[in-house]
Amino acid sequence: MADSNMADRESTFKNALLSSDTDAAGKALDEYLADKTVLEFVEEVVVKVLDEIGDGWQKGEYALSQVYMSGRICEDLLEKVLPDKTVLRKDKPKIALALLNDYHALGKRIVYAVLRAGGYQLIDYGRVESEELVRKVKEDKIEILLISVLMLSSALNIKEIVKSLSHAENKVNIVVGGAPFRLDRKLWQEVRADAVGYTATDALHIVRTLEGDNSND
Ligand code: B12
Repeated sequence: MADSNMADRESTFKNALLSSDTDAAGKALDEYLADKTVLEFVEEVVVKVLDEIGDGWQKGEYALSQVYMSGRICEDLLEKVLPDKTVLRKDKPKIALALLNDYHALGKRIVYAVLRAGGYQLIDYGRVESEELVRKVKEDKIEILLISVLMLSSALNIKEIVKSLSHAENKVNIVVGGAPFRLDRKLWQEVRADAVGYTATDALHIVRTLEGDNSND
């Protein structure tokens, strides 16, 4: 796709979100899917456009209601097209995914769909607070824990979770992702996570690598 054409499609999609025009946003998605995949749409358009809308809100250019509606429209559109192939799923290693503290659910949903499409059975803890998360991970003897956050304050809580889980019976590999980690590339080390991913595809690659490591135990 030519660069100018791509930029046109992006701005059509962004304008549709900002004016809460679900039909126009759906049409832009359909046009995009004529020559690209759903994941390409997520990484090249959704994440970028929502980042811009978030920045615009911070600068006072857009209302919070526009941020809210943009997120909702993207969630609804992606719900219909995200992959969820019915395949025989592996339930080893034991994997769980959680959204920590905040209410930004879209990134977690995408990671969930991509891992399932990649053949993994995983537990979705939904939105949880730190204490509840630590308790569940210990009870379920989780080996790979994926944590999604969008607020910096939530990201900083991960350090305590890592500390608490270092006393678990089995080694828990903690993989983190979400906007604060995309913005500060050293933050994952500060919170002492084992790995960081910047896209949902990264999540799949990291789980595959960790699975290889675990099977050598
Ligand atoms: C939409 C949105 C909302 C919607 C959320 C709707 C919903 N159901 O999700 C609503 C309106 C509710 C909202 C509310 C708020 N928001 Co808001 N929001 C956003 C926005 C614009 C987009 C988020 C999004 O969906 N992006 C698209 C998804 C697909 O991207 P993603 O989550 O990053 O996920 C991708 C990758 O990161 C990765 N990934 C995600 N998780 C994981 C996990 C693992 C393990 C891996 C490997 C990968 C991975 O895969 C995904 C696909 O590629 C962001 C802007 C931004 N820069 O992110 C602000 C933003 C996150 N919000 C912000 C703020 C401040 C708020 C509010 C406090 C505003 C207020 N005053 O009320 C509230 C807080 C609510 C709360 N307590 O959670 C700030 C956070 C700033 C900070 N330093 O913490 C941001 C950054 C905006 C800004 N520029 O200031 N928000």
